[in-house]
Amino acid sequence: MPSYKLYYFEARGAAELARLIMKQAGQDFEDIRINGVTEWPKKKLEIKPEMPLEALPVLEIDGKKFCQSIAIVHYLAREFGLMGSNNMEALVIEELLEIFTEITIKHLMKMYHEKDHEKKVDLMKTIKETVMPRYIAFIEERLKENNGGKGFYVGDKVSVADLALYNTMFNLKKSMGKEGQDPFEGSNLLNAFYERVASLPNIAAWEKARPQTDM
Ligand SMILES: N[C@@H](CCC(=O)N[C@@H](CS)C(=O)NCC(=O)O)C(=O)O
Repeated sequence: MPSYKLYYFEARGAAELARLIMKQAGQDFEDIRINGVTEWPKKKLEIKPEMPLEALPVLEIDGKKFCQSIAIVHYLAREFGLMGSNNMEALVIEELLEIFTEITIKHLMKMYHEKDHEKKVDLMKTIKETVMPRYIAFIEERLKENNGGKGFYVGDKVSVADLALYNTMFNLKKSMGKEGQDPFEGSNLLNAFYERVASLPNIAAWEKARPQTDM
């Protein structure tokens, strides 16, 4: 079994899906969290220049470092059997992974980084009323195509698509919940799905144990 070290900042951010995959798989890894203000820019600590492309997340496998969050997620998902059992299941999973990345980069991060409170609340309103309904309709449909939406996205067991939706829902619910907003409030199907993933024993244990961070 290889040894894994995951380097990221003190956040869920672009590393949390990799952490969720390894937690769900029961794979030990070193969860190295670097303070972005006091540690990262200090070249004398030799953290930043040691990382490929001087950015995080980085996954170190048996001493070799790899970058790019999406490549890391796909590698780990294949490694731990979370990428479906055939090419069509992998297509459904990868389609969903891209959707969750799109929601995160184009909308969640934009809203999260907005400093002006009024503008931030306006962006939340747009996410809830304009952006998410279109995505929710699609991701509900895909969920219903397998076991009538009562299980997971493909087959009979959890895949990386399920972990990614859980992660995206967690992030949106947490950051918008501060203003009393929940873009998923009208979707019983997705809220039941969220509880199903959150109560998987390894995921529930991680949600309890992981450091509480803003993002
Ligand atoms: N495409 C890369 C982006 C990596 C990236 O820009 N990471 C940010 C944090 S999410 C970073 O390391 N910022 C600090 C810096 O660039 O010095 C990925 O998905 O891994």
